[in-house]
Amino acid sequence: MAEENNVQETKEAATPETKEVPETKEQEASKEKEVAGDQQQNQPPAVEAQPPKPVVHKTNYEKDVIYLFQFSRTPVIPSLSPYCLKVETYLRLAELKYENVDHKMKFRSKKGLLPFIELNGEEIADSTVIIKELAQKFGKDLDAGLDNNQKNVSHAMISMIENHLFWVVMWWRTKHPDNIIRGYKMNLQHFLGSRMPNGVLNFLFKYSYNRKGLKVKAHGIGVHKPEEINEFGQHDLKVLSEMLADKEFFFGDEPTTLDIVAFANLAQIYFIEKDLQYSLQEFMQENCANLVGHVNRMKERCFPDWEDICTTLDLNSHLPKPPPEEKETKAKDEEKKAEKEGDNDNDEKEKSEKEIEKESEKRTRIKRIKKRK
Ligand SMILES: N[C@@H](CCC(=O)N[C@@H](CS)C(=O)NCC(=O)O)C(=O)O
Repeated sequence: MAEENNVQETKEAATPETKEVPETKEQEASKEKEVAGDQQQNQPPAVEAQPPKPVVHKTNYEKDVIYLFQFSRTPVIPSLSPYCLKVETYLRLAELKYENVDHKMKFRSKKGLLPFIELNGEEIADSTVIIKELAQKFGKDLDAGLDNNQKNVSHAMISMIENHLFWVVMWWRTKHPDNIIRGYKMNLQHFLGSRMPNGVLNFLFKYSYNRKGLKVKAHGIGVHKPEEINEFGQHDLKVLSEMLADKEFFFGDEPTTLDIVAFANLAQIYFIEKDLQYSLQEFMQENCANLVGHVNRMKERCFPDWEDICTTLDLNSHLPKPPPEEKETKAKDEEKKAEKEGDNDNDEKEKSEKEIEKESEKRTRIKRIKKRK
């Protein structure tokens, strides 16, 4: 289409009405020189080219630090999104320097989703692309030790988890949005970064999950009966369980990308509040003990601060906190600022009191004059 347009433009530019045809090559060359000279004269003085402004949210970024944009924490699991948990797990396993940005759920990537990262002033979206690009840039390919066959198996398994099992879980979430709130003990004001009344947020949250139900149908899985969808999920778990067998991780003693993806998705099923009835969780607990072991191993290895995260809902519990003196100075500065603002308020108050006094004196004087008259 674009090519067609170009052809059209070229044709139009070449029509005899609009283009003067030079007679000889010499004439053509001197004409070109003339035109170039004219153009130079008419051009404004050359301005030094400025580097393009970064189009990122985090403008005061540090070189090579990864800024991760994801969902807010929950008291049960660091992220309700397996894709966000996948990226954060990778960052931790690869020991890369990263910071979560507390965007209060305001931002989405240019593709409209979370997670995304910003690195050296550039956005990278989609968990798979993020991990691939970071692995290349920082030389942290967790699958470097796999042979070709293992890489193919890993690809197939990841596709099963992300394009099938994920939707089984998503179907359950869209059918029971109340269970998400209860099952992950969510405080919606915190989760959505909003001060709106909880009743309103509750309605909005459920509404957004009802809408996601349409996506589940569009994917194809949502057209089946609940018991069929449940069975699909159980089959995926069984395949993963048999593949893992009695190994620590899917391909041996060290975790690879498949372990990350499996953990990020299985954790959503396994950690949900146990008193809530979720048949897939019950199935996992009863029939896939090795997957339970795997989830707990990955949790301990990658999230030693899991309890802390879930208690404080801190997005950056992995980062050192500012030393207490710094905190105190900051608190004192803020106190001083507040006092100053208070002083200013008092000054203003005094000013207006004086004005009122003056005004009333003026009025009494006018009254007296009027009386005398
Ligand atoms: N292919 C994407 C999928 C990411 C995705 O589906 N994210 C969902 C949450 S799990 C999202 O951001 N949905 C939009 C929203 O909830 O506002 C990836 O791997 O990062």
